[in-house]
Amino acid sequence: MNEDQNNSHNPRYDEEGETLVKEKLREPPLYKVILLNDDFTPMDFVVHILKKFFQKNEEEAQRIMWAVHSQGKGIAGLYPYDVAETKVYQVNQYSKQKEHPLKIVMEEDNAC
Ligand code: TYC
Repeated sequence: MNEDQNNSHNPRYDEEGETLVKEKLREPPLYKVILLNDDFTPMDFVVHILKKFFQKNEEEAQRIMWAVHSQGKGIAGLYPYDVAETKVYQVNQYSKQKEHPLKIVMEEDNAC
């Protein structure tokens, strides 16, 4: 039996050390989609973005926009990798098209 097979924290094999009996299933990691503050993007546009791309209602969108405005950054949403990547791409494209310098990035959520 090798090191991997003998790992009692992750018991992947039965007594014969051959058959896979238990694979620890993990949820896929989530990614924070983060809005960054700047001095030029209009507040109304940021609220619009939060409603259009992140399904926030007016009240929640206003709250997030003000948090980003006063603290420098804030979380627009938490998504699996592909969804987060698409949101970042779409918002950056849309902001460019509307000629606003709004920046949005993603980072892995290390909470769990
Ligand atoms: N700071 C901007 C202003 O005063 C508003 C703003 C809020 C811009 C949030 C970007 O992610 C942002 N017009």
